[in-house]
Amino acid sequence: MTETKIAADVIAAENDKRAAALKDDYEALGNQLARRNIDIEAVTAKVAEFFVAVPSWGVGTGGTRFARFPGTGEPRGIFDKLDDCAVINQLTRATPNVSLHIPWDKEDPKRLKAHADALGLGFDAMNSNTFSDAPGQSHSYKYGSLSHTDAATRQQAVEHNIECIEIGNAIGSKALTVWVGDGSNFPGQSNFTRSFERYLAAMADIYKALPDDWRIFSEHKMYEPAFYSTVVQDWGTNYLIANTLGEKAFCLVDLGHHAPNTNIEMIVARLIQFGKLGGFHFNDSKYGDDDLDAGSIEPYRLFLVFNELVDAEHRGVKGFHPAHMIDQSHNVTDPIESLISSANEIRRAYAQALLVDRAALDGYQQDNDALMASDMLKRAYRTDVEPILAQARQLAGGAIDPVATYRASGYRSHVAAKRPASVGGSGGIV
Ligand SMILES: [Mn+2]
Repeated sequence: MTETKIAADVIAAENDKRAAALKDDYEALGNQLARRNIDIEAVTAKVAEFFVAVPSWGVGTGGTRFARFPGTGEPRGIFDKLDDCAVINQLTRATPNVSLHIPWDKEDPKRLKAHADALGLGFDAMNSNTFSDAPGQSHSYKYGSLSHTDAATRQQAVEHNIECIEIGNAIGSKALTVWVGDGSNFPGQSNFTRSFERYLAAMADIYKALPDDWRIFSEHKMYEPAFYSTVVQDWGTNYLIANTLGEKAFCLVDLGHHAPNTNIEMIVARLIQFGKLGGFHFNDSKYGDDDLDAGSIEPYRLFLVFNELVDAEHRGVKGFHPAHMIDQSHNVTDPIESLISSANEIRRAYAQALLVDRAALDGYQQDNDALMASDMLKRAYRTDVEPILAQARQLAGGAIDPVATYRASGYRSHVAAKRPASVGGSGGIV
């Protein structure tokens, strides 16, 4: 029996208030889609099976390099974090898995697994951390980790990643995400070639420790914390890594880790074409790696990314199963509300992409009818799919309006009474 964090009668009472309107809206949308030869039930069923993992670090309040302003009732550790993740899943029914970060979430794997099992949660990719120093570690990562000039520092970073695999293996994870902050702040500070050679050799050592049914995701990022050069700076370098390491190695695309105006959906298409798309860190950005809520700044771009994913699904691309994860920093909102909203925005982009008439689009592309091809995408994007999202949540036992239901439940003030206010702490942005 799954332990629930929000009382079932609260969800039922909130859903009762909205059920009649949802029925009307769902019927109206169903009629509209039927005229376009789309079966709304088939779309709803697909949406209900689309899941995105929540990052453990996302349920704490984030921060910037200037300051962090803690929220009330913040999780005190990984067990509180899992409780908060369970709330998000209970209301959205879209986030059954949590992505852990080691060492921040380091605990006895048996206790982690038991706590998650009780809440009906599983674990997505593990995340290692060699971009900051853990208390008591022998060698500092100030000048890099997997690409460090010092062999002992590299070895320490390799061993940390292997430990992440071991913890992940004990709790049912099947992937490791590696993001390093390695890079340089001054031209000449590091040798581009030598540092990438050292990185590749260290990653090969980690790769050797991967169980057969695991995948390793390398995550690129253009800049920050290094401000002149980054060892794994773009998707080209990322592709070289995945290709060099082997068939269990894939590229992870964090939507905020590109130069402004980069055509991310095209990168996604290329990685799919060459079998190296591992997964996503969903978020949104305006200027850099802002880690804003998914769909909050450029929802059309999110849709265009999903258009590529649905296209691949539609074509039946072999071995296509990207990991969907959220990676955000919530500085001014209740993190639970942001993650609920983001999971919905990600599902919204997926639902809209499912509405694209792919045969018609193909025809317009073939005929070089640019205007109508573009209109095929816009027609799908303009469709208000909220009734589909709400119906999928309701049928799975979630909330028709998850944020309103969360607020009605009083969960935050309830946990605030048990969780003392925290001070300071890192933003946990990766
Ligand atoms: Mn990320």
